[in-house]
Amino acid sequence: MREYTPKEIERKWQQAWQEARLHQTDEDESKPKYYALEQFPYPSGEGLHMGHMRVYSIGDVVARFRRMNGYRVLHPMGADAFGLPAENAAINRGINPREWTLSNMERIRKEQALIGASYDWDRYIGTCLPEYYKFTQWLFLLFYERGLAYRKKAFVNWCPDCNTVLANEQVEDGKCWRCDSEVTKKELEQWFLRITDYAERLLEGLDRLPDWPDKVRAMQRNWIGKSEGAHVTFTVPECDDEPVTVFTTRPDTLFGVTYMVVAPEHPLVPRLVKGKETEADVLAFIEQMKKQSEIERTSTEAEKVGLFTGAYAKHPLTGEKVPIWVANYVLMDYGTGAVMGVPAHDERDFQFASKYGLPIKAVIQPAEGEPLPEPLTEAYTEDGVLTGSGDFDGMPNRQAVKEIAKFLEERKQGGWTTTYRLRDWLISRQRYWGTPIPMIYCDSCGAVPVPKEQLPVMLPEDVVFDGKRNPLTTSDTFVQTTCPRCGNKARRETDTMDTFIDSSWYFMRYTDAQNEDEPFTPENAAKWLPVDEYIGGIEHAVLHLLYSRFFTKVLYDAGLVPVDEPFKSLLTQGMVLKDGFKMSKSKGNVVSPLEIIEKYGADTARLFILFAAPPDRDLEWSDSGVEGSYRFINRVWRLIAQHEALFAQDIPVQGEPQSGEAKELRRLMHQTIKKVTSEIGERSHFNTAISAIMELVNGLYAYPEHADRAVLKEALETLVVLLAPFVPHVTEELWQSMGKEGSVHRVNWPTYDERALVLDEVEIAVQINGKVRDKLVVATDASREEVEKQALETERIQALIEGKTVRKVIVVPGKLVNIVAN
Ligand code: ANZ
Ligand code: ZN
Repeated sequence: MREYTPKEIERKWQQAWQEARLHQTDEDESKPKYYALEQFPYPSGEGLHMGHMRVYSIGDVVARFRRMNGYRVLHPMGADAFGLPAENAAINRGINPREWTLSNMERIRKEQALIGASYDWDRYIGTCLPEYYKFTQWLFLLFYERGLAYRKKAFVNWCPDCNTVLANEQVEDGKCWRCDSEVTKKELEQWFLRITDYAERLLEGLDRLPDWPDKVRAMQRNWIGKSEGAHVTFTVPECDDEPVTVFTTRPDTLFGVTYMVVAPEHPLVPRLVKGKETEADVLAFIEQMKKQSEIERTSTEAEKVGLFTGAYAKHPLTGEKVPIWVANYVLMDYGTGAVMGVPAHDERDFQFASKYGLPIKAVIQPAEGEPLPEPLTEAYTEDGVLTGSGDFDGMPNRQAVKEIAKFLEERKQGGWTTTYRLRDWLISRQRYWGTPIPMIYCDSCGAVPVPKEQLPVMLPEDVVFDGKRNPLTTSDTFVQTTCPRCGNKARRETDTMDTFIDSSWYFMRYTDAQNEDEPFTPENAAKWLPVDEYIGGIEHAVLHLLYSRFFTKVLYDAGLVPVDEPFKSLLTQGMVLKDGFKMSKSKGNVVSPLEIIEKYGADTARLFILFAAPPDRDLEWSDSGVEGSYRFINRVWRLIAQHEALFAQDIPVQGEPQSGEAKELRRLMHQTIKKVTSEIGERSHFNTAISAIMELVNGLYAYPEHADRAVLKEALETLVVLLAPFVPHVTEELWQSMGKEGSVHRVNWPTYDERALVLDEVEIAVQINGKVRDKLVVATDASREEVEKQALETERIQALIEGKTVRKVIVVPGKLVNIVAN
């Protein structure tokens, strides 16, 4: 018997498939479409890790299963290839970012091929290639034309020593990750995408995604953070009645306002303090706040710190003087950057007022005539009725929320409004290794978009990587240009785009990956979108998925794509753990997929990963589990080899199988088909699908020599077909050894026969007065009368009821017979 030699077999078939172009996208439009997509990797230079191996194994089963089920399948792969590590390699080691990235892309691609994943490599894309980023720029211009890209001043993390902008991830404990100096905030002109215009639609769309994990949908909802409330406009008499508008979810507490707080960055602050004795302290406080992160400032444990500005606002309804404070806990970029303080009914305000000795005025009481204790010992946040609120006294507070908002609206002092936590998307990066933003600045024409026919704006080569500035600013050939509008000397934008933009549309590009004139045609997009199953890590639950949804909605509005939600179903795979911890270099518990492939073959690695846990759960790596998978493949190998002679003969299936064993094997086979089909196709529970196949293998081993050969042959063939999506190489080899023409991956997925699932006979219990006394095997289609008759006729029962009178016989078909006798 020939031995199982995975390395040799896998190399052979990977080559053969490639030569036969077996995984080319099927364009036969008479078939239903299926788009299976795994998140593309970042080519970091570390190569493939177990997380990759897992996501690609899952995706490959999905793709192969759909192909065998008669779908035309799009299953592409690429690389998310722009980003900071390439630039750091350039700064620290003098390596060209492009060469560094391209060689990593090549490497990861080779390693992906070793898994045996069935990608259509003709549609390969790399986001750092000009033929791709040309269209990222094209899309930026589309956003610009639609008023969805704009420039405004914004605060960024700034390292004064490195003279550069830092991403949030590059700020560690308030210090620069590279030089350890104190990071400050700096205001710069930055490009933004107007994602907030789509906030409501991004929320609404989530309700139409039943095949997404609830958790991910909840995270997105949270991120968008819709809040309904009122705007209330106070005025500042000492600053020419300058309005200060607050956002509040509790306009019903308006009469309980005893102070106001504005964010340190609020534009009015300098005017409020101007010439007052508070001025110096407040300005110093603002500088200090600029250094704190949003999280530090708003965490519930953080001490609430504030300063009185010395200025007062006028209450819009009572006309009272309300002191205006600045405090760390009010954020400039939520609501209006200003809040009204109601210490009697808000815990945070209560703490703040208690700390600074501000008055506390209750305006909601549990019920009419049931006042709150004086003084209050904590904020009263429950419902109740209004008091001390003028004409609104006695009104239930829920009603007052709406009524006071309405009243303010009538007086033009505010009104009902909706606020979102979601901010516009800051996409400018002062870095080299990204897609250049295709804009030009001209002294006479202002910001002018690069004409589409001049795309791509190529990344220049004559740049300096010294870690001290944006390398693009060092390239004169890049910066110096002419204005597309007036032809005068002009300056190119040197910001590049956030790499999340690259990955917000790559799944669309795959539908038309080689198009040189457009990102893709609407026709090709319509052929494939939406992605039917998107597989990736939970770490992308918010940003990448939200941005992709945003892009899809904009392109839908532009008539370029037929759907406004990109991913119909989402599968977030769990982590791969070892000894209970996530595999990581620092833990020293990394198992490399390539090592396992080298030792046991890719099929074993795939089988282990798919068998060890359902895809959305964490998976515990186990060496014995890997060996178990290897043994199982060997067991299948030997089983087929053992029956080699069978496949040399032509054994036609002759009608219904006769023997009990043959019927049983046939039943097991159909049951397995049914189970495996629904576990893969409906539940994505590959582990239970594999268990079912293992049971079939056990049944095949137990099948006697003398029993029906045609049934055996059919079951062995079915076994190989059912295993094909999981272990594509060994099944292809076995299929060939069975003398089959063509690839097992081109075979139609087997269908099960409902009739074959029916058990011919069942074993039922026979009870006397509720106690089980005997067992009986009856035909499944036997009538009640027949079952009753048979039960009463058995020897044991006869003996037990002798001398008694049978009062009643109850038959529960398929289960039991109960004889009532005394
Ligand atoms: C007065 C008030 C009274 C409030 C009361 C609450 C309870 P959500 O639900 O998260 O939207 N707020 C508004 N803008 C803020 C900002 N920029 N920074 C910090 N806090 C801000 O919360 C809305 C509430 O958060 C608003 O309603 C406001 O406080 C505060 F009994 O106004 B409330
Ligand atoms: Zn010009």
